[in-house]
Amino acid sequence: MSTQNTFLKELDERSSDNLFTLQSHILAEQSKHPGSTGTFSWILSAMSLSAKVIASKLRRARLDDVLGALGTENVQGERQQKLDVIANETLLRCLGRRKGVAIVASEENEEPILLRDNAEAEGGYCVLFDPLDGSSNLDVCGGVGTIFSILQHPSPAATADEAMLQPGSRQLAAGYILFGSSTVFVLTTGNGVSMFVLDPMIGAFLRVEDNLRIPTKGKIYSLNEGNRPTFPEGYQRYLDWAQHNGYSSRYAGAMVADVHRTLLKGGVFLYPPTAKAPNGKLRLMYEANPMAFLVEQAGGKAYAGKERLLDVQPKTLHQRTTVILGSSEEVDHVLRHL
Ligand code: P6P
Repeated sequence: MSTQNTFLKELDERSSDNLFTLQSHILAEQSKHPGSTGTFSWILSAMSLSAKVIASKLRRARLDDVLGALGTENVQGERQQKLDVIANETLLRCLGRRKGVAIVASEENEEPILLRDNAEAEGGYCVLFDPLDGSSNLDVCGGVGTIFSILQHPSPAATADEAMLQPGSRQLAAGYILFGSSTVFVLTTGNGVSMFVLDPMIGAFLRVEDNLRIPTKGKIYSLNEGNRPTFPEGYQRYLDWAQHNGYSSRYAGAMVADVHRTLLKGGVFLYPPTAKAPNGKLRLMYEANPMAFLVEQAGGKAYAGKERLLDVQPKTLHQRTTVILGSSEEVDHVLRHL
């Protein structure tokens, strides 16, 4: 090893400060793609900036009196929280300034937002996101999160729908930011899963895991048991089996919090069909697909009923889906009962 490397290695060993930031990670990933223009990296850094801004607003929400509902509904017919709109606008403003972003789509907006015409979008990207998932948890200081998915804009000739409605297997990157007891950024660009924690003292996300792996099993199931009476029989049989085999139930009511726990502790997260949501409640494009990409990259499995989630061919931007995702052995236990 060269003298310089030995010198640096000794420095790193002596110091407890973690200096490997999300920005360093993004640039290190970019360097693996010779000839890349840095556009993709810019988009990821826009997500990082948005996350820091949203985190700062969430931490002061009650003090700044921005908690609570706006009195309006989003495209899903759900009551919008003030912070839903604030988070959405933060993401649109940060992403809008990145020239590589051709189209953005948000849970909060009926139609995709075309930021650049197709010619300018050449080699551009589509970014889809749920700006503040689980926002009904805000008033009670529960976990909430931002979920995002990045697709390649297929070609200048593509319509907005053709550009957006790609199966999850075509995602170039996906991630979430969990605003919980700390602010955690979890990301995959197709080479495994990395996890970063925001150090508010320096305003940087620091890498704490590179190549995060989900446990192959874990006796935890996570779903809203209040809907149990209307679950299809297979899910009922699975719950009977799990409860007779010593499983614990954990449910935060916010997908990002439940998926993050599942990634770290193992287990299975489910949103089965219900009478109220016969096709499931969660959105395919900007909730289920990014989470499925992350879970598979961490060694887990993700299904919509008996179909692999990343193979589902989307038909509409805001379509809903059922979800079974988590540890490979735990997903198999569910599928076995369907
Ligand atoms: P339920 C939050 O509203 C959300 O979209 C997801 O974050 C969460 O997993 C799910 O809905 C909770 O739905 O019907 O259990 O309240």
